[in-house]
Amino acid sequence: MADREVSAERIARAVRKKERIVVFGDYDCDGITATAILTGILRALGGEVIPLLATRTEGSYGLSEPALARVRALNPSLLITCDCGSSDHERLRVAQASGIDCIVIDHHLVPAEPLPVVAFLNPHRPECRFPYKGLASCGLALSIGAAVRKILGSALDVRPFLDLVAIGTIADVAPLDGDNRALVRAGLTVLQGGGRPGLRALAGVANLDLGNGLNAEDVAFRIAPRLNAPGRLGTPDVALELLLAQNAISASALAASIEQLQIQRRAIQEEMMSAALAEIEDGKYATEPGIVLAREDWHPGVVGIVAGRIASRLGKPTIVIGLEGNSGRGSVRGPAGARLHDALTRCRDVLVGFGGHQAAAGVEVRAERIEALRASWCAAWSALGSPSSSPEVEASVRLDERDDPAAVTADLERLEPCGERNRASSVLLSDVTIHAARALKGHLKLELRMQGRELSAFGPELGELAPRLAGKRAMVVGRLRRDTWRGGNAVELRIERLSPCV
Ligand SMILES: [Mn+2]
Repeated sequence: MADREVSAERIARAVRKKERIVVFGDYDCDGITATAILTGILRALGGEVIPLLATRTEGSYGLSEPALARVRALNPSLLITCDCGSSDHERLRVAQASGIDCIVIDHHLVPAEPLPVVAFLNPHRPECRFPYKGLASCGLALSIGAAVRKILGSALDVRPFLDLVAIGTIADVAPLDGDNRALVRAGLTVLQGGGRPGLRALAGVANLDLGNGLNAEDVAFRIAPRLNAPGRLGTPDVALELLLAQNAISASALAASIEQLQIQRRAIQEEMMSAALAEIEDGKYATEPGIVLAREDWHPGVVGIVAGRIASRLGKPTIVIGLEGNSGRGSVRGPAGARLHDALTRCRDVLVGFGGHQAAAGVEVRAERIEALRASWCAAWSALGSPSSSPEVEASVRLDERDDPAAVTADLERLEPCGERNRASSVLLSDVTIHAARALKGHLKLELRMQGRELSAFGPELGELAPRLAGKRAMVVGRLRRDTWRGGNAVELRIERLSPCV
């Protein structure tokens, strides 16, 4: 890996000489876990490390002006940025000029202009010969930590840090193939072992059983959102403190405050979601190919989640903007397959700026240009063609009535961890009897009868179908999962598609 040796040598020297090292990470899960990994490993090796994280309130992500000021106030001789830095030439130049050696660990787009730093770790550098390109920053951080350990001749076991690699990699939606698959698989085992007080406490407040078949989906939907919540609402520091907590007492206090922020984040999100849906439901978007929603005081840390939910619910590319006075910052999300960056390029005249990629992006726009953006956004999608609104649900396994669902689930578990580039398999029951059906808080609960066996099924937000289903036969596509509530061999089918056979 290009610059791996150079960076490890420089860090090892700093550890040996007890230089002050600042590890600076981005505010999302990948940045936080990478920071926790390097801080943890370098401290264990005897280094003097101060971890810092970017905050959204400082304006932009990465090493912004105010962030650099925080770094410089600590007077370090070495700065390591994690999951950011690739586009921070100016601030890195200032840092280097003021006597701080800088090392950038990142996996984002490699800039055309070389970075003014001691070392730049990024597998996407054209000259980097490291064969696997999918590592997230947390994976890179572990690799550097291991290289430093080797130079220092230490016997430190870095495997206990794999839980953090698993979380950062899954949360960053990095591909779960190649090296990442091995890292995440091993990391989930470490996570299940519950050795890290902070994650044990977090699992406690999230009602998550670490030991019982915890998988990548649980990390993506139960753990990562909680670690991201503090950064969305203010500063992410409490999430980092949690990951670095040394004992159960401080960990449980930190986990409790994270849970409060998570509840708060959810409430903000629900409020935004209902305001957004009310605006959509008045009908004006019915015939438009794209959606642009903007409101005063919509929270900048939550607009991305809301845009994502609207885009998938309505199948239309969506921009959700929080206005503050005359300036607006928004998130752009689309249904699967939407080429957001291409569409934004067509809107560039009405935007102050935009960034991101085809699957997720951000925009900056002035309040008086919102209407113009709406027109331009819809025109762009008329020109590009709307992305298909109903992503095909495909079953890769046909479940026979004679199959034992518990045995099939155990077989499918061998394919874990599933996620990006290794999608979990859906199973098809082409003609199954619905023995019982009921609605539960808007969701659908079914008891399916197979030959001599019952299989429970759960259909999120499908509750309204319940009265029409009991006693019928149906085609069901869904995902099998161990039912951790009922334990033992119990499994549950999470319904993705259901159509009654007439
Ligand atoms: Mn990342």
